[in-house]
Amino acid sequence: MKKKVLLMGASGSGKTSMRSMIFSNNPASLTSRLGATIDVEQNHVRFLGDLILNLWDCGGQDAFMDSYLTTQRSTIFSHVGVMIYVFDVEMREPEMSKDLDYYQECLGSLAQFSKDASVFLLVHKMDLVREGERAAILLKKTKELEKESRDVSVKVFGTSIYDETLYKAWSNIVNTLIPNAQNLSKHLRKFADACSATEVILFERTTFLVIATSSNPDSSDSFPPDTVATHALDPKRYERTSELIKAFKQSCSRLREEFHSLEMELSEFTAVLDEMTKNTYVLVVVHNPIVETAAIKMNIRMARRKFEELQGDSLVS
Ligand SMILES: Nc1nc2c(ncn2[C@@H]2O[C@H](COP(=O)(O)OP(=O)(O)OP(=O)(O)O)[C@@H](O)[C@H]2O)c(=O)[nH]1
Ligand SMILES: [Mg+2]
Repeated sequence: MKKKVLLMGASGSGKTSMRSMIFSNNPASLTSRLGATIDVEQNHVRFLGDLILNLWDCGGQDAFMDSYLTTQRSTIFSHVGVMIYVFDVEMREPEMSKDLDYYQECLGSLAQFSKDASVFLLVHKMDLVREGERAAILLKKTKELEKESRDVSVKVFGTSIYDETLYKAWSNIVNTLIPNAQNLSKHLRKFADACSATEVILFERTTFLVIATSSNPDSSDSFPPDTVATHALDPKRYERTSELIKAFKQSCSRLREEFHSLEMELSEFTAVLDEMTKNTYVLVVVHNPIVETAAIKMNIRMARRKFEELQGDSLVS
């Protein structure tokens, strides 16, 4: 099953940088060496085994944009599952107005050729905004962009390649492409109960993006009920884990070691990160001190077959 993902936005806004970090596991420090993308760089990324993300990284220089919107219009905008439009938070007038014109033309083209596509907007390079001002600037930009999008519903994220925000945005984006992700969450909740775990999280193997968690999405704060009082969970824990594990995997590969699994036994909690299926890793966090690490590992081993099946189901349906 193939899903087309359009990555668009002005030249220099950071499209190729984020693609190379998420899908090629390159560190942020190397992105400054990237040259401007010429025309469209297309690549296929295998995600969760059978799902293939067909990424179209569209170079953002004016001449290319003009051509996408005229001669290449039907090629670019047909069969799109998701369009991600990247805005540089530092962009000022008159470039900003021009960029918004291009953005609206892209929306028009999508309406014509892929009317069911979802649209995500990234207000990128947020690291360049002073920390105390980030929330306010993001809110202002979000309102502005929602207004520019008129009746198209969009989801806006503030992102930076230098922190976990990039993982949060991309986990949300790929989640819309995984059919039946809720079913995986339901079974993760059962698995968490079986392990007496505070929380269980499923990550995609190569990107380490979050596929599903055991937290109940209906409880708005997403904390498991009995953990709120005793162990306050960090709201950024998912994307922070993605970021940290990716950095750890990079360190392993620098030492020519392969990353397999991770166990941590701390005074407050035990965490086990291990392969769940061929394409996923699972992180089990247990605060209950009487639960042995070996028991968690055995549970993971015993759940493997079920999750292979579920994942297979969720991709064919
Ligand atoms: N400060 C900061 N710089 C970033 C961030 N993301 C990317 N950059 C830098 O922005 C520059 C341009 O990035 P690219 O990814 O090549 O931009 P692009 O959108 O692919 O540009 P085109 O291919 O010409 O359309 C690089 O020097 C990156 O290091 C970010 O989050 N923060
Ligand atoms: Mg590029």
